[in-house]
Amino acid sequence: MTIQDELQETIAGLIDGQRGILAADESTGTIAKRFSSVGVESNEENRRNYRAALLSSEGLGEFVSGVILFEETLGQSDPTGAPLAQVAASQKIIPGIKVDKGKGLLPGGSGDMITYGLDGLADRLQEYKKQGARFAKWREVYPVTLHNPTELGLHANAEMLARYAAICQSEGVVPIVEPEVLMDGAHSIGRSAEANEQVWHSVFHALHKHGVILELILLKPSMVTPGSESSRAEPQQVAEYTLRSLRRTVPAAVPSINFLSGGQAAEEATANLNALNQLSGAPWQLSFSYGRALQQPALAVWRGQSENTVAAQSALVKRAHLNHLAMLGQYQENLEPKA
Ligand code: 5MM
Repeated sequence: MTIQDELQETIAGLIDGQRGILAADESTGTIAKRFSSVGVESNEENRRNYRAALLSSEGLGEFVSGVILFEETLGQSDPTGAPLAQVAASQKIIPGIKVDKGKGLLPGGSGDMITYGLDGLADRLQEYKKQGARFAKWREVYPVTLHNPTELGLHANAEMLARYAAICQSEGVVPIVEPEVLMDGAHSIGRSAEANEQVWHSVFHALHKHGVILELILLKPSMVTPGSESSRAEPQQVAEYTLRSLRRTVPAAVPSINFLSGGQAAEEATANLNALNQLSGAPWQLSFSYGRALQQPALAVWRGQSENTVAAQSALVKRAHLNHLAMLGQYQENLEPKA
């Protein structure tokens, strides 16, 4: 099989018009915050038990085609000794891996950020493939202020995403390209649209320069929403702004756009995805790659107690099902579980 065939096979397994991606790739610091919100200590055993429970949720594979894992999880096994990547694969969920090494301030970037981790990436990808990973994910993070993102930040972050994507494709690993424009702040939805358009435009320019094959990537962007300190926008408005900005900047060759949830409530992320899919005519599949918006209800039920595992798994599958319906534009608020 050629590398191109290998990439195509992974893309075909991830994109079927019905399913999305579960982001379970929280780094050690982030999962500690998530656990502490429900009173659970973040140690290796708890992280393994939690993620093993997520991946073995009965029926999850009907609504989820891929899972993004953190490096630690890729090396872990469930209590029966089955590697967690295999647990996912046995439900027809393709294992993927977060390969960036976190972020910091971009020197000279006036508050812009930059992500680390390109050194040795090709070697790491070869190891991850041996452990079962078929796709990868890299996130660049863009704060929005009156001055950010700057020209320097746009350029530097786009170069990182493009170099990462080119390395992944040369190793036969499908890259998810994740430029996250943060919701933090009091900016308007119009300002969010402007920032996202600048980001997407610069990212696709860099992907083109680096020879990345657009048919063999997935884009994981933010939705265009007002800042979290502004008043909320209705799903219809989010969908209109998001689609308009995507159409202006994202080539139709990209097969799927899998949104991040970025701090939206679970119901909100589902309603917004539904509105996006109800506005017909997009050239890309519009799907999800949610972390918090899929996991939060399950985590709140689990609370580190093994007797809550089955209920937590049901909460996860319920959210995944509702987001599957949102992909079809068939979600309705009255399908939400009663409080
Ligand atoms: C933006 O975060 C990604 C999507 O999750 P949400 O739907 O919750 O926004 C997520 O995949 C993120 O990249 C990982 O959790 C890793 O984050 P950290 O901050 O730990 O690198």
